[in-house]
Amino acid sequence: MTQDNSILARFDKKDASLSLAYVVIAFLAIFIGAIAGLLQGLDRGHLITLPSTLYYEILTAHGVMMGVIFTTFFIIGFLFAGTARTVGGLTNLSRSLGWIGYWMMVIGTALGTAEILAGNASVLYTFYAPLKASPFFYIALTLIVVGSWLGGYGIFASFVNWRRNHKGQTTPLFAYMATATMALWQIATLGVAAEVLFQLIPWSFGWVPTIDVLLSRTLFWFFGHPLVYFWLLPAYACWYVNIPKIIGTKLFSNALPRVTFMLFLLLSTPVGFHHQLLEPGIPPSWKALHVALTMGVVIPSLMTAFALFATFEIRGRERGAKSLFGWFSSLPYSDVRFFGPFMGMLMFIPAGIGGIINASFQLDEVVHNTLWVTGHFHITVGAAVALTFFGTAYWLIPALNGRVLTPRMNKMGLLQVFLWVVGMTFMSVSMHTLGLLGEPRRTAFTNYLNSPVVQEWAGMRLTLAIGGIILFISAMILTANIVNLLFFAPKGETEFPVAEEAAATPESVPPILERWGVWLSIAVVLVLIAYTMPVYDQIQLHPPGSKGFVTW
Ligand code: HEM
Ligand SMILES: [Cu+2]
Repeated sequence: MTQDNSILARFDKKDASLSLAYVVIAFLAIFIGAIAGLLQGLDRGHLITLPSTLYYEILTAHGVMMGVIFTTFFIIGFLFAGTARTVGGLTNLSRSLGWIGYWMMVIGTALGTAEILAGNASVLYTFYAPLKASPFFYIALTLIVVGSWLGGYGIFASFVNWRRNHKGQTTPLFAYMATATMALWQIATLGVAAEVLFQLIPWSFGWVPTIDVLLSRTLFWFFGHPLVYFWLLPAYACWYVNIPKIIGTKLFSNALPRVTFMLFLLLSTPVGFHHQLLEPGIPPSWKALHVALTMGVVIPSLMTAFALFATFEIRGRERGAKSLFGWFSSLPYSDVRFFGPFMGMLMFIPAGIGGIINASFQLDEVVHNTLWVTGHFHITVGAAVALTFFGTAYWLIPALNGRVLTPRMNKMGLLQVFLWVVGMTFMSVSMHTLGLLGEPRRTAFTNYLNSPVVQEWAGMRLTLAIGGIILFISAMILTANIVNLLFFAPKGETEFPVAEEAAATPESVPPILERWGVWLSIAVVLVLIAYTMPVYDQIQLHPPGSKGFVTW
């Protein structure tokens, strides 16, 4: 055991408080987002009737809180913590960048939330033009994105510093993953930064009268799809690195996860048109290329599934499981640190299948813009990722603030996770079904002038609302649990679990996997191939611009 692995030598107080600061905001966002989610669910189930403008205001708040604030803050906090833990502490430069980024993001969040709640920005979390929010909403977004860049630079700084001091050695796996995730984020956010700075801000201030809607959507989805991998990769990091240690076994491989992360880095960006399959102005051949590349991302996902289940099987066999699936029953389901992420992995199986459906040209025509899509991302980010982050928080927060998760709190955690799984299943199955029947997403309750077709939806809509209620209860228990871990749990030592290699053979990682220049160059080339021509055409042949619309 190296010194890095001793529990006591784990966190510098300064590193711990930086990570903790990020994580706390994430759970505040879940709390607010869950209240909004409950109201939407009740409205869609026709149990309450919100004024329609309020519905969209709340929907915007929900999407931003859950999809942007919760995820981004948790991810940066978690990646900082894991990097600090595996490189033996952050550098001073990392910490300063982390804090400056944090405050920019906090100010951006406060400003953006204020604008949404003041009714100046009911543009939903995709802020599609030509819906026009107040300029301050877009400025708030800019602060959040630029702040997150600084967080990323902070992670790079500590990683690079470690490499400099350990020439020729294999880099720590978690720090490698954190760096890959933040590199992906830097590439992806270029699209949204261009959209916000060059299109949305000048237009919402009235400096230019119109906006090119097609171009703005293309830039948005350049960012919007990699965004989902930015959510997912930290969950994968937990599954690959933390979970084996929690269940008491070693890393399945030190090289395989690096290959998967590099494949995600390459394949997550040049695919944005799969969100624009039904949009005019993009030639079908380019859409087809993006669809093909999208299917490529299935490969690292299946590699991940293989590695995880192999890990479980190895661990089960180490404990004497004999029959083909005997190892399955020997996993520590009563440990919330395992149970949360494990339920997330299970939810990810139907989620991945749904993703392949969405990305398929013809099938997308059936589900596009229906409630199916909402059901899909609630089981991906809302379940697979969120459940992993919940399970992680139950050890991460005590590890950061020097407390322990008591057996009683573990039980509360299990209950919370269980309710989340039940609620998500109810809500998501209803959403998928309603979507197939034709119910649009992003609409407040309507029975479409008593159409007989819509009458048949009533039962499913009610099930959706029940799912929402169960989720809300889970979110409130979660909030109580987090407050407990922050302020009331007994003081003590909690481990930040990092799995060790099965055999200490640094050669087992091919050096090419550490050649960041190579991978980043390929990523850039793929982006250029996928986007140069169609974007050039969009700018050359641009449609008449649109003025802004405020529909609320
Ligand atoms: C308390 C738990 C939750 C409930 C009750 C809930 C409920 C809902 C409902 C009913 C919609 C409706 C949509 C519509 O009119 O199209 C929605 C949208 C959405 N939810 Fe959730 N949700 C929850 C948790 C989450 C989580 C954990 C995430 C992500 C981490 C998330 C992300 C989103 C996003 C991004 C939208 C889309 C907003 C849009 O279309 O602009 N939700 N949610
Ligand atoms: Cu996508």
